[in-house]
Amino acid sequence: MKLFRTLLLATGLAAAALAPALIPTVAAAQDIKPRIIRFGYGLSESSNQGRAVKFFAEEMSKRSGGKLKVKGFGDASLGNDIQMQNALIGGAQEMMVGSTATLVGIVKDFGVYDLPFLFNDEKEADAVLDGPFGQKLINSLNEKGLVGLVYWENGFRNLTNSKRPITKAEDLGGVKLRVMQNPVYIDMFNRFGANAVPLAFSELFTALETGTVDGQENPVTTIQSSKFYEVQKYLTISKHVYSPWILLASKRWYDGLSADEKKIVQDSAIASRDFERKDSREASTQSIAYLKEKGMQINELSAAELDRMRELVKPAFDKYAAEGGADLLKDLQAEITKVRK
Ligand code: KDG
Repeated sequence: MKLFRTLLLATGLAAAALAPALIPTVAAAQDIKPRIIRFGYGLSESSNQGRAVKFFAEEMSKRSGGKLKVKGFGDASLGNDIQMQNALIGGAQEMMVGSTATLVGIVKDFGVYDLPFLFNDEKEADAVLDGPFGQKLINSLNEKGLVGLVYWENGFRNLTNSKRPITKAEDLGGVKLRVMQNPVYIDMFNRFGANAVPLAFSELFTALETGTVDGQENPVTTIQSSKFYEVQKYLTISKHVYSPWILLASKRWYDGLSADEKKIVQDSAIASRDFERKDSREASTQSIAYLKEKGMQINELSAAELDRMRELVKPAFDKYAAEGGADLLKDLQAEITKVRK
């Protein structure tokens, strides 16, 4: 029976590559059990994050002959990033996507991605994240009960606020700025003179609407999909940090999968990564025009001001290095230098 399944599998796989219609036959020959997979995420279903979760679900269904059913739960309906990470560790939820910045409470090293002005463009970020450096950090999650699969793109972060246009760092003076629950962000914006307020993403819109905070920073795609233009007047293009998302699975759940099922999860994750990055970058090119149309007053920080801000936050790198991140930071900067060559 085993030899027959292997032969069927081998011929089926070859055939399926030629004729995807044969995938159900291949799936039939594989060791796949019917499973419902609860996949939580923080942004809306219509966001770039929601579209990529839908794509991932379709890939999982297609590759498993419909047996692996992914149910997406958006708008933090299963909890905020940190709550979902703990649900995965406890085995109460199977999968999620969220920010690497909120993982620092579990693996401190992920904070290295949050240092400002690290990457010049998405190409550099892809090369480092998909390379040995990115994989090393992903592997460090296993002992914590999480399986890191791939990095999706949240994107370059920009500033919004309701008080004034930000044309220089000093304009952030006294601005109550919401940041992710992450020491690197708190340190960075306090250095710019803002009053950094760490808060979960799921509480952000209300905090902006009620004036609990004056501003926040996120990629333009999130400012659009989360309708921040309804509660924020000014948008400043600063691209101050490249923010990754990470696709996670519960190790308790993942370890219970067959080799065939694990391969389907891995292959679907890689396909979803390529889809998500392409989709996010296309969406990002349209967001600024959309936000202008919605009445936001938009300015871009000058190259001279960005250089000044880089100088202002240099001590943040020293602090990160002094707090145990020196080797990791050196490795990351070496990877970036390699990519730039
Ligand atoms: O749950 C939403 C988060 O994954 C992500 O978008 C986080 O960028 C983020 C923020 O500002 O909290």
